[in-house]
Amino acid sequence: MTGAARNTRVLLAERPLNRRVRESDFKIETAAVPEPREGEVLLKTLWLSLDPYMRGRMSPARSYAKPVEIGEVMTGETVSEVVVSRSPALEPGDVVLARAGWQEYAALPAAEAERIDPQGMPLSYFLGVLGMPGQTAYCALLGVGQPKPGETVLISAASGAVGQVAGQIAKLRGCRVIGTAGAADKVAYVKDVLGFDHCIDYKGKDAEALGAELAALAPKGIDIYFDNVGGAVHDAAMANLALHGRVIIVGAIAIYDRLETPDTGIRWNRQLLVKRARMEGFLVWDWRHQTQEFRRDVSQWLREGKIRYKQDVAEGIAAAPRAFIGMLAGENRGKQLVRVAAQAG
Ligand code: NAP
Ligand code: FER
Repeated sequence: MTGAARNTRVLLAERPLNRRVRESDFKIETAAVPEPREGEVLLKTLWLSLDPYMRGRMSPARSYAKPVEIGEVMTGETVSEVVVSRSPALEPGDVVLARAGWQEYAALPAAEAERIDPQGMPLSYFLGVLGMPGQTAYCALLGVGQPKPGETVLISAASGAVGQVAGQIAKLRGCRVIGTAGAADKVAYVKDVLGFDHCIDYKGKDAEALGAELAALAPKGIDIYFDNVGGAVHDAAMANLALHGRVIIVGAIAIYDRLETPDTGIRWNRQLLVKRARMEGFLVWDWRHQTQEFRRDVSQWLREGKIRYKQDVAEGIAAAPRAFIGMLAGENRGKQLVRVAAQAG
C-alpha cells in the first residue's frame, strides 16, 4: 500500500538536565512503516507542531503528563492524512488532527484522530491559530482574564504562537494592549501588523528597568498579565499590577532549561494582597469543553480579517530538532511548524 516507503522518525536520545537542548539529545532513524491493526488507521504526517511544552516532556520530572522515554518517538500533534483505514470511522484521504509524534507515519486507533473540515483555512492553522495555541490564547484571556473594555493587558512572548492571538483578541475586546518580545523585528510586527498599542524589547533588561518602562506605558497599572514566560518580565509586571489585577500563568519558558532546580524569586504575596489581585495557573487541556466555541469565533475573526497569524515553517522531519531548539531560543518568527509532507490529494 505504501510501496517501499520508510518511516523517518525522531527519538529522544538523552535528557537535557538543567541545560539547553542540543541536537544530540535526539536520534534520527529510519524504520519500517507500521501496519495498522483492526480499528486503527495508518497516518502520513503532513504538518508537525513544535511547542514549548515538549521541553517539559524531555525532563524526567513528572508533571501533568508523563515524560517521553529514552528511545521513544518525541511526542507531538500533527495534521495527518489517512493512508490506510481499518476503521469505518475514517477513509483514505481524510485529513485528521492526531498525536502522531515526530515521525513521517504512525498507526493509531481511529478514535484518537479527529477529522478536520478545513472550510477554506490552511491545514497548518489547526496546529496554531485554530489549534492548541490559539485555544490557549482564547480560553486563558477570555475565560480566566475576563477582560473589560478600557483595561490594560500585558502579553509576553507577544509575537509567538499564543501571544499573537491573545493580544489581538484583547484588542477586539477594547483593551489597551502592551506586548513584550525579544527582537526589534518582532517588536515591529507586534505593533505594526498585529496592532498592539505598545511593545517592549525585553532582551538584556532586568526587572527594574522593565518595571520602569511598564510604569511609564501603564501609569494606572496592568489589569491583566498574560504570562507566557516567567522571569524578569513576570517580576516587572507584578510590580505594576492594577487594583483587582489578574495574572494568568500560562507558561514559564524563561525557566524551561532549569526544571530540575527549584524556582525561587521574589515573593509577591503582599502585592497580591495590596492590589486584591488574583494569580491563576492555566492548562489548555482543561478547556476541551470550549473547543467548538473557540474554533467558531476565531475562524470568523480570521475570515473577517480581524486576526492575522504568522507561521514559521521548517522543511522535512529531520529539521525538527534544530527548529525546536531554535524556537526555545526565540529564533522563530510566529508559530513554529515542520512541513513533513505535501497532501496527496
Ligand atoms: P512561541 O511564543 O511561539 O515561542 C517561544 C518564544 O518564547 C520564543 O520565540 C521567545 O520569544 C520566547 N522566549 C524564549 N526564551 C525566553 C526567555 N528566557 N524569556 C522570555 N521569553 C522567552 O511559543 P508558544 O507556543 O506561543 O508558547 C508560549 C508560552 O505559552 C510558552 O511558555 C508555552 O509553554 C506556553 N503555553 C502554555 C499552554 C498551557 O496550556 N498552559 C499552552 C500553550 C502554550 P522572544 O523572542 O520574544 O523571547
Ligand atoms: C505548556 C507549558 C507547560 C503546556 C503545558 C505545560 C500545553 C504544563 C506543564 C507542567 O505540567 O509542568 O506550553 O502546553
